[in-house]
Amino acid sequence: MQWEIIRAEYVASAVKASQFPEGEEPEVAFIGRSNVGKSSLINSLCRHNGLARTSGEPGKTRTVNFFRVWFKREDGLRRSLFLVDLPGYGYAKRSKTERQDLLDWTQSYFRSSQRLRLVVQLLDIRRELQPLDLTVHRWLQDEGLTVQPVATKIDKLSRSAVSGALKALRTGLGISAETPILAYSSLMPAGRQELLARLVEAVDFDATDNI
Ligand SMILES: Nc1nc2c(ncn2[C@@H]2O[C@H](COP(=O)(O)OP(=O)(O)OP(=O)(O)O)[C@@H](O)[C@H]2O)c(=O)[nH]1
Ligand SMILES: [Mg+2]
Repeated sequence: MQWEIIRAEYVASAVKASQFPEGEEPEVAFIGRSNVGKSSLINSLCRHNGLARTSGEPGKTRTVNFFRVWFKREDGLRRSLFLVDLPGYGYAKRSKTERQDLLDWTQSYFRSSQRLRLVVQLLDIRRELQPLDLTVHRWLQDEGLTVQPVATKIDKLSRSAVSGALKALRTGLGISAETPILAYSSLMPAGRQELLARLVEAVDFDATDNI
């Protein structure tokens, strides 16, 4: 049965674990290079412009931001989860210390979150896989987390270029055809239903009763 998002609200921004919001809801986090489109994707997924702050300048998101999102199934069943917008990695204009601090903090978020069910790793469809993307991908897997790669900004390329780029990203990440990389555009929009279905599958709403 189909699920749809019916409401989304900003809950909290955290710079330390004690500021994480309370709640039993499962959590889905979004990670990727600065400017890859994490905050825009959250807004388009929730159909709520301005929910997460976006910017043409990289390095906009500096805190771990929590959004509570309510889902409704065709038969009326409701469930909620947290979407978590993280600071981007790899922004060269930050000082080395600030980059390291953000990285340490992001790593400590991944290690301390008990509710995390899925990490969506965003990759820019126009760019070759960067060494840092691969490092982050492997680190998350080594931590035992489930990672779903999503290629963003597909509106910038032709259809055939998109499928070639998806193949190259899959090869670069070393993943099999059974784990498809989802293709997304916050502008078109495209890929929204597929990503929603992936989230619902990962959080397993049937096993929770949080409303
Ligand atoms: N063409 C196109 N542009 C996009 C898309 N998604 C985001 N953008 C643009 O990319 C820029 C960065 O978007 P953000 O959503 O702020 O990126 P972010 O990953 O949250 O960036 P940081 O918070 O700095 O890490 C903005 O100018 C967006 O308008 C997309 O699907 N297509
Ligand atoms: Mg952002």
